Amino acid sequence: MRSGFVAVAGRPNVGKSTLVNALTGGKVAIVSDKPQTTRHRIHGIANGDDYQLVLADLPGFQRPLDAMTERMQRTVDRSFDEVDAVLFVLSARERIGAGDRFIADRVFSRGVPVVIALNKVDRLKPGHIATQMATAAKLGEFHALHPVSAKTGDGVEALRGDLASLLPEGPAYFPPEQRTNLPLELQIAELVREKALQLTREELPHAITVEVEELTDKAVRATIYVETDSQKQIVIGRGGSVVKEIGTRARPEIEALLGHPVYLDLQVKARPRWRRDETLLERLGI
Ligand SMILES: Nc1nc2c(ncn2[C@@H]2O[C@H](COP(=O)(O)OP(=O)(O)OP(=O)(O)O)[C@@H](O)[C@H]2O)c(=O)[nH]1
Ligand SMILES: [Mg+2]
Repeated sequence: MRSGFVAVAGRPNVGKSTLVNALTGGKVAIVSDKPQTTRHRIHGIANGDDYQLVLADLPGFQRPLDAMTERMQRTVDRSFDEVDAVLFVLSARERIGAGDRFIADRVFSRGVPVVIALNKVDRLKPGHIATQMATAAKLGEFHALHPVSAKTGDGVEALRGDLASLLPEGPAYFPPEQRTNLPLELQIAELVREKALQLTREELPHAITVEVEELTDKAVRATIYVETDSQKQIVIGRGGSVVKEIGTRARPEIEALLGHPVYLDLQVKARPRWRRDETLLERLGI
């Protein structure tokens, strides 16, 4: 039996969470087309016949702007201690450049094997993929380089096998039915936030956080926090249409997670400067 931890590094929006979901075969992390979607370290657990691979999905590397992004970057920095390997994710759809090299400087100096996943190769021309692979290969002394599509699943099995082979011998750390380390309340809050991200644009997604206040057999009560009253009006929508749509999209996934029907009650509140409020950030687990 092999078991161990692999940290997932990369710029925001390159598809780290989508790839973690693909590798674990379930939805452990929410995904969106907005950068800075992931705010926590989320363990996604992939079990094989003779291995348990624990992936630590992380926020993208970023320059901190406020207390929240500072805490997120601290989570990233801390997460490279005591891992057995690093999975460095790049997007084949973007220029591999300074941002990736900045991360490369940090991941290749840890003394653990680095596996590069060149993600989003779906619908790209082979010549373009080859050029991007050649550029990626110059980032550092990698153990393996895998072109993959987290979206279609192309190359994901080979990548999983390669990561598993890097794990040391050891016992399973989690029971086989467990997919993630996030508490249930946080998983639910994240699902609500994912739907809110789908329905908002520009600066608003960054101003949203969700807290589950009550979770019983029958009901989930959660608050969507934004920073200003005008943001609150947008998230509520005309006649409550937007918040209603968030609920409509989130409820089936929450029910699937809990395994039974629930009543979902969503409130929207303005809480000025919550991203700088250390007490609230602590409570949100960020
Ligand atoms: N075409 C394509 N799109 C992808 C692929 N993987 C992810 N995406 C899209 O890329 C966007 C970002 O995906 P995420 O998984 O949220 O990216 P992330 O790196 O976790 O982003 P942060 O958490 O913000 O750092 C989403 O719109 C995904 O649907 C892929 O293999 N192909
Ligand atoms: Mg993410």
